[in-house]
Amino acid sequence: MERTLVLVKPDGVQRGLIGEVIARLERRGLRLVAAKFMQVSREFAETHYAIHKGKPFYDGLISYIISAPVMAMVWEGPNAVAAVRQTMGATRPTEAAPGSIRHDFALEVGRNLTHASDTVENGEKEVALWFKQEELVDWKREVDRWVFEK
Ligand code: D4T
Repeated sequence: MERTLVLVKPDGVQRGLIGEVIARLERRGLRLVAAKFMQVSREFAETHYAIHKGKPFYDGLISYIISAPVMAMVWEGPNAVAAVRQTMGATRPTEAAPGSIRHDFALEVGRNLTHASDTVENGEKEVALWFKQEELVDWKREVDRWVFEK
């Protein structure tokens, strides 16, 4: 089963949108695997966003992600990475599809509310970076067979 890391970033937390994000992922049919509310350290933020080091928006991105607590979660399901990216919408809110979270609640790329892993490989890496193995809950729902084909 594919897994992906989801963050409700500081703006989403401050704006009271944690529940909105969770509700949309639950309604989509995805299964929650892990969640923790936490303050990210600068060092940890630099590890998570290492790929963006040197880019013009890097410093702003680091100060944004450490500016207040985040809600970190792992969600799973068939095609979870693509499904969650679609539910979030394009990185730039003005390019996000109508009905997506970023379309419905955001205006600027530097305040785009959420993070979601962009590939299956990065999903695995990010889940391992943010969560210990014992924090990942292996469970089944009664409704799974009505949402997951296999
Ligand atoms: P995250 O990683 O936050 O889910 O965003 P995306 O996967 O959708 O987009 P990304 O990796 O290209 O960008 C990471 C992060 O940097 C911010 N950003 C990005 C920014 O502030 N200005 C920019 O020009 C870009 C491209 C937003 C998301």
